[in-house]
Amino acid sequence: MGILNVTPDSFADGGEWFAYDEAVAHARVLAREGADIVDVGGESTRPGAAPVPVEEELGRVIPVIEGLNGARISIDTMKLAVAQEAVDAGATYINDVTAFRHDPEMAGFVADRRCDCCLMHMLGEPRTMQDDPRYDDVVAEVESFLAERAEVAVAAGVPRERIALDPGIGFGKTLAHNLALLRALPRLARLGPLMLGVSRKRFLGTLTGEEIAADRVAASVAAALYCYRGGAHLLRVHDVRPTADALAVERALEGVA
Ligand code: HH2
Repeated sequence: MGILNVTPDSFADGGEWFAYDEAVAHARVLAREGADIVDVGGESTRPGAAPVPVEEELGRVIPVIEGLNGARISIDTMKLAVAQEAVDAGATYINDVTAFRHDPEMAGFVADRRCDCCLMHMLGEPRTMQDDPRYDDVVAEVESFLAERAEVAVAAGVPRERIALDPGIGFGKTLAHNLALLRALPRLARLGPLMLGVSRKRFLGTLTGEEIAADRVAASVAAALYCYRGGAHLLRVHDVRPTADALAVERALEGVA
């Protein structure tokens, strides 16, 4: 899954693809480089980010989705109104970082429109989530949250095979929490298909000393490979080509490609 942030303020690429032409061109590059799905987002969820009004979010993402006919599109939103218009415009995948908690009717909508979806764990909300997050047992708590949210989706009529689960790396988590979750991927994968978003994230900067998000490509690829080996089904990445190249080598060495 290639990331297309149509925002002025995303942590890794804010403003880069904010203009319509650049956004559409970048999405085509992501698809050409090997992304099966392009994840279009119009609201940053980086730590400290402020919510974006629905009309503003619609104005950012809908023209871009309409301009991408042909590509498989995911909409990264927590708002039902945005998901509805995005699906009308051609999106078939709903990536909701609140796991249908922000807009509970999202579950029925995803079922009715036969979309695929990703349900992610987040502690708190983006504005405050990195203010001293605490867990007794981060792996057990994220695991039971994801299991519960999957049941909510299934109860609303979403077929289980259409649901990916995501531990939400960096969403209300310290470095130790992120590492514990990544080490526990084989355990979490027993819940169902996993999506992982580690690309260019802060914890990689902490581990490597790379302060600038765009300088975290090598670290991101290393983390993506670790996720793949841990059982991740979908990798949400900014740098499709380096990730696809690394996966091609990994799979050849494993004898699966
Ligand atoms: N991370 C971000 C946004 N959406 N969705 C899922 N399922 N998993 C993630 O880990 C995830 C996500 C944050 O990354 P990015 O889109 O690059 O930045 P921003 O939220 O600042 O736009």
